[in-house]
Amino acid sequence: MYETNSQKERVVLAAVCGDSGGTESAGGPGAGCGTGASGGTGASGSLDELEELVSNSGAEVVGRVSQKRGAAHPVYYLGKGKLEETRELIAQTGATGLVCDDELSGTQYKKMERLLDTKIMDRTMVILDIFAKRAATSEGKLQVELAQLQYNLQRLTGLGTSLSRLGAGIGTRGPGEKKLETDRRHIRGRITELTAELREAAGRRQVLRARREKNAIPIVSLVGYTNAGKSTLMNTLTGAGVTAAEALFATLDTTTRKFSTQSGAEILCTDTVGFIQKLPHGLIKAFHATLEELVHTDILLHVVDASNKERERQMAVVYGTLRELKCDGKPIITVYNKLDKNVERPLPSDAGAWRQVAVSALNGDGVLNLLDIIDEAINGFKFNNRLSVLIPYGRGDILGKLRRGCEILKSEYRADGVFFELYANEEMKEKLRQYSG
Ligand SMILES: Nc1nc2c(ncn2[C@@H]2O[C@H](COP(=O)(O)OP(=O)(O)OP(=O)(O)O)[C@@H](O)[C@H]2O)c(=O)[nH]1
Ligand SMILES: [Mg+2]
Repeated sequence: MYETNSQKERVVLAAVCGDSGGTESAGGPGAGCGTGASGGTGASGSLDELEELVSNSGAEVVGRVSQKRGAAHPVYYLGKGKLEETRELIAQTGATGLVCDDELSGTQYKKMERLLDTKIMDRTMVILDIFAKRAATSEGKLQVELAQLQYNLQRLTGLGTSLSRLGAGIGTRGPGEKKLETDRRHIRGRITELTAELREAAGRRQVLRARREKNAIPIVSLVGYTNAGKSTLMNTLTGAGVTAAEALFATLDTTTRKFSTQSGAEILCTDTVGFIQKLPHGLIKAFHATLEELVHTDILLHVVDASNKERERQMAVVYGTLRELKCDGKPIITVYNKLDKNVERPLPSDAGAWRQVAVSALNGDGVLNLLDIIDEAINGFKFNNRLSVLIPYGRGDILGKLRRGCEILKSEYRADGVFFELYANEEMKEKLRQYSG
């Protein structure tokens, strides 16, 4: 929980939406933007989510404003009339700040702050704040600091007075806080340092991955919207004991554990950070090394909270993020989770999925089905990854890698090299491509 002068921050939320707008104070009549169509940009769903984000960061929401506009006002975010309403709402509720549902430009910050005379925050700042609160490992902390600095640097022109205002509360937590007063040059220098440190960490990760590849065990990664139940499913599948909590972004660091399917196939399962709509681009960049694990995955398990009324919009966000990470070409098993809760039927039909299954990660219902599907996927994976290669005798390095990294079905010494029939994972397949016949 975060406190300003031993008191919780009290904030008003503001969003721009495509449908009818409104104003409401906490507990008052709901007059916000209408519910968005699935996969759309409805501000009501988005504001509900922003409220959750703000609560996760420890502040209290005391009111909401939303405005129907084609796009945010380039200078004031909201239109002038709506800003006046907002100022009144802030006075009426005794709010200590305003949180906008989109990332603001430096100019928007400065102008809004001057006009409303309160601390101005945006969605990105809140997400970065939660990440700063959750970061546990040194790599996680470096990644968050990098994202915070990049965000601050971008905004430095507008932050002139806001910086002095950011005495405490959202946006001041984490390693980034001590840098807030420093100048651009200092921030750039620190960004260079952090980038180098993260590169080193990525190198260490690469070594770990290479060790894992030796065993050619297929890798299954859990992806999905934050709070969908990825870590809970990871625990059910592998008994890993990773943190699962009713909190946004409970997981920041990637964890990998081994488990076996019913046919006895061994599989590595990776749990990673959850996605959210409008996930700051800088954050994706900063978490690149962590998210890179997904690129080396053979099969994706897309975990969906089927009990969430926004489930289809959340699925669309996950697909968008996978595209951004260049992982959308992988086979996807869509796992509709939380079936023990009140779930609207029928379940959506996911055209992007190779298979769909419904489970409760919490009580284990449907998990045996999921294991069968994973088994089938692994067999398909083996089928698709069955290669015939001829390695010339001069390439002892490749022969070594192949013997350590592939499941060999057949080998034969021939005049021009050693011939193999084997199963290779994605990584080895790439390395062997030029030798396959
Ligand atoms: N009722 C019910 N709750 C579940 C189920 N699976 C997960 N949960 C709950 O949902 C919340 C989020 O679960 P997590 O496993 O932490 O979700 P996550 O996808 O890892 O979330 P992040 O790490 O924040 O991205 C926790 O309170 C879980 O107990 C389920 O099948 N049924
Ligand atoms: Mg998690």
